[in-house]
Amino acid sequence: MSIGRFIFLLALIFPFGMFAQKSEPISDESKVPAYELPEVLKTFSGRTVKNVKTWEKKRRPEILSVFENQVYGKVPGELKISDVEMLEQDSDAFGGLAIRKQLALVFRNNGKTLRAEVLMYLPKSDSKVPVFLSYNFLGNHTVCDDPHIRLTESWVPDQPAYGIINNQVTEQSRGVDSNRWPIERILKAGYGIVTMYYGDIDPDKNDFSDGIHPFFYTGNQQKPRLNEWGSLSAWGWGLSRILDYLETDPQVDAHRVAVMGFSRLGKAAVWAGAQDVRFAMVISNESGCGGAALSRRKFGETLAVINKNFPHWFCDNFKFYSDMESALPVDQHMLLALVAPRPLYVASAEDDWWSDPKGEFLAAKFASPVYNLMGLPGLPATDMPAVNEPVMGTIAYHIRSGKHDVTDFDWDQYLKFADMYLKR
Ligand code: GTR
Repeated sequence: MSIGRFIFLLALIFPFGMFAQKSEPISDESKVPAYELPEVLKTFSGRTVKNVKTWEKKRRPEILSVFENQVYGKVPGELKISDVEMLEQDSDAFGGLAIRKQLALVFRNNGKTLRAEVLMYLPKSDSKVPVFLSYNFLGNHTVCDDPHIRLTESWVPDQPAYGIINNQVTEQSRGVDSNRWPIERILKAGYGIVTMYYGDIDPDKNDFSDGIHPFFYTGNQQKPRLNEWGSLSAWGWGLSRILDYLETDPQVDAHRVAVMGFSRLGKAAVWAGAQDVRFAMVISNESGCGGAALSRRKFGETLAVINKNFPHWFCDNFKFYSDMESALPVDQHMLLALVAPRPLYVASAEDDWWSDPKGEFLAAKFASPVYNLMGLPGLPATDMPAVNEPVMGTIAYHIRSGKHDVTDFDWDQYLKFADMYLKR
């Protein structure tokens, strides 16, 4: 019997959380429970992985399968982009520095149509450019105050302070997130930036009648099955579809795409990067629980808390593990290991205890044996580095001062890391 099936049967026999020990979120390191991490280089049947071939053929697929069936949920089928609609182009954006493109990826199935809008700025160049691909939280028009960016017509969570009311954006929200998007610097460093509002793929609410999920329903299915995709998996799927488009864009080098994400969008970016090996680099900016942080530490946000507050993010099977972390055959270091041999950056912030910086560091550290097996340095640190002192091997890590955010310091490191691996 497969592990997934065994756990599923267990969940049927014992109701969710029967053994659960309910507790307050831990913010004190001395209260972290004793735990044992599954070894990344030992198969579920107990065999030690001694070479890259066994990793590729056996261990990687079995780990990926647990994340698919027990954590994020499987994408139930294939759906290609039906059409690309070029909405707007300007070869003189950013005072002549860049090309701006806005286009819609159109998906059709089950009598439905979904349009997801991409905004890109590319530095002017005679050759194809490397890019950072990252979702935004509130609409493409919030990443920069460029008045030519189309206002999203999608459902957006209300933010009265930004004039986002009744789930519709207004001019008032233009550029409100620009601090997290130093576009001019990125362009000047020779990289393009590609973004989409994540809600274009699936609005972030516990509702499976909207977004991309219904495009895959069969018969009178109303929601994904127990092991089928939640919203994070849908967002991850969307990142891969943007990459499908980038492969056709004559100005982008699709072999040099860094997928990056902050917070919940960091979880989606890591999941996308773990599955889709076409992404050349993966950057987790404070992705926390269900992203780069180890679940078994139960520090900050826990599985019980995330499943309760965001029941739509993961697959339904994942709810079984609320306060049952040790029953999970994987932990998040194994998700990070799926990125190997590609460069991976894990970033934390000192005041962001909710995302468990130490748990993020340890996950990066315990993903390293897979890189080492491949003859690569992995994370060149055994202890957590000091605040604002990044370490960079094939895995990089930093904890910077400050709160949960994306700052210039973070981008300084990502650009440096990209220069190490994505520059020609
Ligand atoms: C929090 C959530 C985190 C993180 C964050 C965000 O409320 O607990 O897991 O995803 O939201 O995305 O901003």
